[in-house]
Amino acid sequence: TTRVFSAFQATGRLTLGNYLGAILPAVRLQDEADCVYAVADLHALTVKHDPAALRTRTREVAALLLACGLDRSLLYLQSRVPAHTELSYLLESTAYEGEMRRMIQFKEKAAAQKEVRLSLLTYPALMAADILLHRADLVPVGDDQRQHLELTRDLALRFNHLYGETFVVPRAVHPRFAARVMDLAVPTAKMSKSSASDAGTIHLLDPPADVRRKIMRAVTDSGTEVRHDPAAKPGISNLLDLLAACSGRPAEPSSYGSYGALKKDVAEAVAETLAPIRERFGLLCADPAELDRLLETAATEAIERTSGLLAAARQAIGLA
Ligand code: AQP
Repeated sequence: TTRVFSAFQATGRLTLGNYLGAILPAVRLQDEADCVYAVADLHALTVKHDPAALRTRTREVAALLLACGLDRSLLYLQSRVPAHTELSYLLESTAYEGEMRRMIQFKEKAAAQKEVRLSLLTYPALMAADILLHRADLVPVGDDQRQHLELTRDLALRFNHLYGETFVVPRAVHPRFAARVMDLAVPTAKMSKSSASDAGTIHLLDPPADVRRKIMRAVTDSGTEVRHDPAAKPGISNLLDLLAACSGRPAEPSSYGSYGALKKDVAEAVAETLAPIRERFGLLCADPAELDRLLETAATEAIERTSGLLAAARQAIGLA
């Protein structure tokens, strides 16, 4: 059977970008593959954080992933499975400093901070460990993770070449529509959990009125023609992509006589997509003890499932 793995950082509130780029494809893969998903709380330590907020956020992300439909997979908290950090060190010892520094996400995030944590630089090694630990064949991720996935493949191939066949070399799967959801207020930047402004970001738990307002106020260009052209019309193209992703079929730009009409349809489609998620999230929050139990069992299972691969990697690299 095909194995699937993906993880979601607990750095903030999950966005529509996270949902359409990775969560929805991950939900769909559950029908055809053996799926494992994690809340990446260790990855959330790569930037300035508040311990209490991280703890709350981690549980919220877990509940939200379940509410989105990731309830037929193994879903656990990354930090509860020490094999992630152990394998990460073996991969740091396989990777080169230069290739880590070349990562676009590192360059962008580092440029925006005065003090850059070392873990931000080594983040791709931990991400590679997450994936390789589960012998994943497929990794559903948004377009922004393309470069990290390439690095994961390079590290797996290098390790296998140097120390013998140990890892499965994984492949990224990107969604057909909306692999890169753009910020509604700045359509040339990707929508992001940690974006400074709220106006351009739709969070999965935003009340419907906020969702509609943000979409109706989305920045477009000065023309009037509705057409898919990301270079010339980034705002309109983003809205067309959102419509296609939420409705599951290509949008028809020519059927819109104005930007307003398009925005209205997008607002409806997004609100309809998010409504059942909000509802299920509410139900899950009503029983926090059940969530704890579920995560506890999942961590134990994840430890069992990954111990063989970790032992093989330790053996291959020469540890006693
Ligand atoms: N705008 C986006 N469009 C499509 N997919 C996206 N993803 C993120 N933003 C978009 C995908 O969501 C998954 C989880 O992302 P992550 O938690 O690993 O963090 P990220 O890629 O760094 O995304 P964010 O939201 O911008 O988080 P922060 O602000 O913490 O860096 C990934 O598969 C990602 O591709």
